[in-house]
Order: sequence, then structure tokens, then C-alpha cells
Amino acid sequence: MSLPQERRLVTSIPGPRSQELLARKQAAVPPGIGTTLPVFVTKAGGGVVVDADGNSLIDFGSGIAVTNVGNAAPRVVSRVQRQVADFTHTCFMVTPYESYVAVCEKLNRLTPGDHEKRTFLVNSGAEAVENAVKVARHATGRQAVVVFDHGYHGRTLLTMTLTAKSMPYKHRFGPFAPEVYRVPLAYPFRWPTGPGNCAEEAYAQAVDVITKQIGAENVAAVVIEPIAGEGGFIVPARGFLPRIARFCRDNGIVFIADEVQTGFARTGDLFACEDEGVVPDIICTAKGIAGGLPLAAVTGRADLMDKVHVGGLGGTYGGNPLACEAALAVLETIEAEDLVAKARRIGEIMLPRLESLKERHDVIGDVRGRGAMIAIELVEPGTKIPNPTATQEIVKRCHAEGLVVLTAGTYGNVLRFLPPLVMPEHLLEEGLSILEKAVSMVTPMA
Ligand code: PLZ
Repeated sequence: MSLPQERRLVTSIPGPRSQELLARKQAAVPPGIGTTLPVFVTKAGGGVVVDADGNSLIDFGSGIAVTNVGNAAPRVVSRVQRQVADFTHTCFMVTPYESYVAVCEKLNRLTPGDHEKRTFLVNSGAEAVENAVKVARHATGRQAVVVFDHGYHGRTLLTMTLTAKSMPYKHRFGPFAPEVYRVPLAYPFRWPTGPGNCAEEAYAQAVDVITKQIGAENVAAVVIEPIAGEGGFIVPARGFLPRIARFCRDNGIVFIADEVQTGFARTGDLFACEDEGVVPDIICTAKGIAGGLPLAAVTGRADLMDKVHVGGLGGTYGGNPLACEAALAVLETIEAEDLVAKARRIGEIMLPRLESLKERHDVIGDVRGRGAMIAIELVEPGTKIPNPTATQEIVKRCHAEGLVVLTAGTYGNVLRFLPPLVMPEHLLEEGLSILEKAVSMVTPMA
């Protein structure tokens, strides 16, 4: 790793050069494109991002769960460099190339289930989810799509409709796509009768809506994140996902796992569905798949995928050769560096420290997550009332100290941690110390 793996602050955050660039951004880019932390990046790698003022920040965001293998990861860089000099694009649908096929073969082999599969490649997570729904509708001849409370699936018309949260994703962007129905998610921390019966009760309620309000025979697909990402890193109560998957199987409904955020070793398994042995009919992947190059994939049962007529799927850039080379490098890196184990180790370091922080500060209502996908949910002390104000204050302090952290959650009260899986442990520990200090400054000890 060529970049020094250290936190180093040489200006305030953001520094003068970043502030100048921010002013240019504000004049050139609409405010609809937000900024979490206005430092302009010049280099990144391992566990750090370096900004235009020479500050080196600890990265607990991975560009929203993308750079699992690290930024500018060596294998990604060398494969992409070779490819960019050979050819940059032909369009796979015009004149194909091997790397696209190799990525599809690997995903067919590595995704859950040993049934026969097919994969095709697109550009973004939203595009993958949207295509998965197209395949499910085509294959079943049905139209309804079932999604969950707190779900996030993208910003296109269909995926924005599938997304639960109005502000900022849907507000004044309607009318929305038809035939989308929402059912409860087994959210243990907020389940009215407590976490104990959450899986069973949420499942019963979901099935009630599906069978009584929609009609199971009208449902093409159920789309679910095995851990809800933008919705607040909600790990569904154990047993919920397998029950939903079985209901789908029994009713001819295509079970689509949106693993856009959870995929590629992030949760301590290659895919999050593996944790409960759930085998989706279709799995959507993106983000971590190509180390930062834009790529996404739809992998599904061959009998479903093969139903779509010749030419019914595609796009100009889907499976761009640079992105495919990057994906092959990512898969090599995950294996060679055992990033599944690294993700687990990150969880083993983070969870106990966060649990002990929760003991000391009752502003933390819940600590949750798996592997390197970890979050804390902030509440008004002694209650479950969401505390977005404290969340923002903690984030501000972390940013000022050179720790990149992101928020999430339907109520804007979740701090989420997504370190690159190659993060050196001393930076992980240092990042946690910054967070602990920020929490204690915002909320005195209980
Ligand atoms: N499905 C589960 O997490 C993207 C959104 C960032 P795209 N999440 C980050 C933002 O605010 O736009 C995401 C996801 C899940 C689908 C998507 C969509 O993936 O690559 O952003 O289209």
C-alpha cells in the first residue's frame, strides 16, 4: 500500500482548497446532489482518503460499501490499466469479449445455491433491481411487486417506487410506478411487542397483506435487502428471511435478494443471504463488485432468466470491459486476502467496543450489524424516540476529527460504519476512539 496508513490533519476540515472547490461545486452542480463531507479527494487507499489540502482521513464509508477491497486496490489498478490500453468499449451486445462472460461464470458459481444460473451485467444497483423485476414479471406473467418497510432499492422511477422513504428520495418526484406493495419488515429494535416474536409476527403480517390485499397469485416478485442498508442497517429478526423465501417458493413468487449493499464479503459472508442459508431466485449485486468501477449484475435461476426473448435485456455500457476486469480483480482479491474473514474480524473488533459505549451512553439505543456492516441507532435517552439531532452532532465531530462516517435510517438517527475490508486494525481502533469521544462530548455519561 503506497499511501501512509495514518490519520493526519494539517488544516481544519474542510481545508481552504476543499472550500474553494466546494464553492465551484455549488455554482456548477445542483444542490439535489448532496455532500456528506466536503473534502475533495485526491488519493485514497487502504483505510484512508487524502484530500486536496493534504489531510489524511480514516475511511469508515468505503464510498457507501463500494471499495471493500480498498480504494485503487493493486489488482484492480493493474487489470484496468492493461484493459484501458487494449480497448475501452465495443458494447457486449455488438461484439462480445471474454471478461464479461468470465464475470458471469464466477457469479453463477459464487452466489448462493448450486442450481443452474445465468447472469447479465448492467451499470448500477438500481438498474440491476429494475431488471430483476422485469425478468420476474416476464417469467411469471404477473405484475405485483412486494417490498418492505425501510427498504431502499434506487432512484429510478421503478426503484424509487420500491424505496420506502419519501424525503429525500421520492418527495415531489411522483407519480410512482404502479403495482408496488409494501409490507412490514422484522425490525427487532422497533417491533411493538419486542424482538422475541418479531420474526413470526412480521412474517404473519406480511403474508396477510400479500394474500388478502394483493393476492399471492398476482405477485411476480418479493424484493428484499437481507440487511436493510439505507433504512438503517436493520438486520431482520432471525427466521424472517427464510420464512419469506419459503412463502415465495410455495406460491410461485420470484424471491429477489437486493445484495447491492451487503454483497462481496461486506457482512462476513460473500453474500448476506448465506447467513441463514437463504437461496434467492434472483440476486442483484453492484457496489462492491468492481472496486469502484460502475458495474452491477443480475444473477438468477436459469429457467427464469432464459424465458426472456432474444434482445429483451441489455444496455450500451452494461458490463463495460474496464468494469469487468475490475470485477475479476475484486474476486481475486477477496479470495487471496481472505476478505470474508477480515470482515468478520472487523465486526469482532467493532461490536464489543460499541456495546460497551452503549452501556455508558443511553443515547445509543441499539448496536447491530454483521461483519463490516455495523451501525448504532441513536435515541432520546431512556426512550426509543429517534434522535437525529445527536446523530448529526456526532457526525460533525467525527468529520472534524478526520473520520469519514455516514448516516442512514428512516428516522435519520443511525450512524453506519462500512470500513474497507483491508482497513489496518490500528486505524479501525483509532476511528472507534474518535467516535467514542464524539459520543461522550455530545451526551454526558449515563
Ligand atoms: N439497492 C440495497 O444500497 C444504493 C445510495 C446512495 P445504485 N445505496 C446507496 C444514494 O443516496 O443514492 C443501493 C442500495 C441497495 C440498490 C441501490 C442502488 O444502487 O448503484 O446507487 O443505483
